Amino acid sequence: MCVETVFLNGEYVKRSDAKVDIEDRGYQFGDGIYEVIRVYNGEVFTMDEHMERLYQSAEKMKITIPYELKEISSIVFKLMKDNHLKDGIVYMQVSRGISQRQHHFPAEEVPASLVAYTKEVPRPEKQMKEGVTAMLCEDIRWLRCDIKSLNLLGNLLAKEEAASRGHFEAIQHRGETVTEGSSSNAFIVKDGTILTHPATNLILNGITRRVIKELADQNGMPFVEKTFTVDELLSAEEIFIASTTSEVMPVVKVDDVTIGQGVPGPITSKLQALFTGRIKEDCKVQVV
Ligand code: DCS
Repeated sequence: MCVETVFLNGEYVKRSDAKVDIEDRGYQFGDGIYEVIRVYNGEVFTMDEHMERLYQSAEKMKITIPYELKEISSIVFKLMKDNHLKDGIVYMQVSRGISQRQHHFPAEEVPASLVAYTKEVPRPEKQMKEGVTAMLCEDIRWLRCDIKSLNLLGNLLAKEEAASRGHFEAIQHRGETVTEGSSSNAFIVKDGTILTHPATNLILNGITRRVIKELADQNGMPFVEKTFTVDELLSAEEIFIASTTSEVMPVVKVDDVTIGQGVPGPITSKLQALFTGRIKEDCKVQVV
């Protein structure tokens, strides 16, 4: 049987031996941050961007990551190698560490806890080809959605409601303004232009979102970071969501409203092809 290796506070251990202290602030308060990094063909995709965001989230939360960037990179590579990861993710989280339960930060120097592990995840090819459905819901999250915090309760409630109704994603809105999905960024195509919420405190500035913007700019596809309303979403020519694991995912129906022709639209399909091209380039995937 394959024994999976995980990283826990300075040590590589078997998954079954990785035990977290009950007074870890990540466990008690969700007081920490995380990243989900995609691996294709045994190569890490957009590693630098994920690492940069990890350190930025830490800074915003006043957490000191007790490792240098190159140490974290070598942890990622060692886990991938030991676990023979070909297509999947590396999950990494940093919590404020272990201290007696109290809301304010520990007064004494407590080292942050770092946990990392790998998981095989295939590309969601069927869904990317056919599109998925979504539901709308009010965005009830806090006002620092730019931090990739472990505390995901608002996101979880939204996703659970979507899943229980058979939808792939919940697209959230604050009043009339669409913000983002529960675990993805949201985009519409209106008059041939791709629109997405600006990277403010109200959304997570997704790495996939950034790659999509770059690809659109490089290929002369109009792309604007501008808010759009629920009505604009429902009357959009195309809708797609994007994340590390969902890539460019067409949304063909929102609640009971069919979007466009009810199939992935041409701009979404073009972005998907460009995104796949980028993966092949960066991760040396064989072109078939
Ligand atoms: N918005 C939210 C709320 C997210 O949780 C995510 C990704 C994104 C946007 C898209 O960001 P990336 O393009 O950087 O992935 N959430 C990760 C997660 O929790 N699982 O997979 C991706």
